[in-house]
Amino acid sequence: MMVVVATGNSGKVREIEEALGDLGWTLRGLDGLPLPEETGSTYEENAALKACAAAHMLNLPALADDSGIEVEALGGEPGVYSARYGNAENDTERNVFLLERLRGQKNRRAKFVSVIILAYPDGHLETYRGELPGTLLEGPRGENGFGYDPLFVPDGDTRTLAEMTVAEKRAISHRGQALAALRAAHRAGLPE
Ligand code: ITT
Repeated sequence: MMVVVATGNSGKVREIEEALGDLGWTLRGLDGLPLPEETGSTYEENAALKACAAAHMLNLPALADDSGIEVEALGGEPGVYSARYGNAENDTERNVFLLERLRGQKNRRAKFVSVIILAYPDGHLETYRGELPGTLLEGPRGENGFGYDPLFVPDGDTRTLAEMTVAEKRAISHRGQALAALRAAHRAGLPE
């Protein structure tokens, strides 16, 4: 089946393509079509907004991810607002902003959350979710990944997500978990 990957974030595209490569789906992008404004207050609402808009515009099943990082010492901020945090222009500036907010803070606990929704043109929705707990460093480490990856060390590891390959990140990450659940639901009949 042809499925639209409804995101403007190239880091997400890489992770989604890598995870779903063996499903036999043809994945395509938005070809410049705009995504709606994220007016929801939950990951589920925003993922549904993006996936439904793309499914409707292109008359194809469409998959969207809404995700964020929730920082314990900041009462769960920035959460669903992670992409716009601090009105920063890019990932590097956003990381600097977050580090400033946490300066002198001993509690560095945080978790990533990802909600993936596959929407069909008839309005049917499938929802998958994953979470990854860890701690935030006081400076960035690593060149891979995107977003807050260079600051985040997942529980059970000593590397940041930006020091991992796409496959290593997928094996543990919030998005990897959501995509694994989607894969499991659609893998019937395919070899392990
Ligand atoms: P689309 O809406 O076009 O998919 P976006 O980047 O705007 O792209 P979100 O609204 O879901 O997506 O924002 C998620 C933000 O949370 C993202 O921009 C990163 O700053 C952060 N984030 C989410 N998952 C992440 C991950 O795996 N690693 C690092 N940062 C992540």
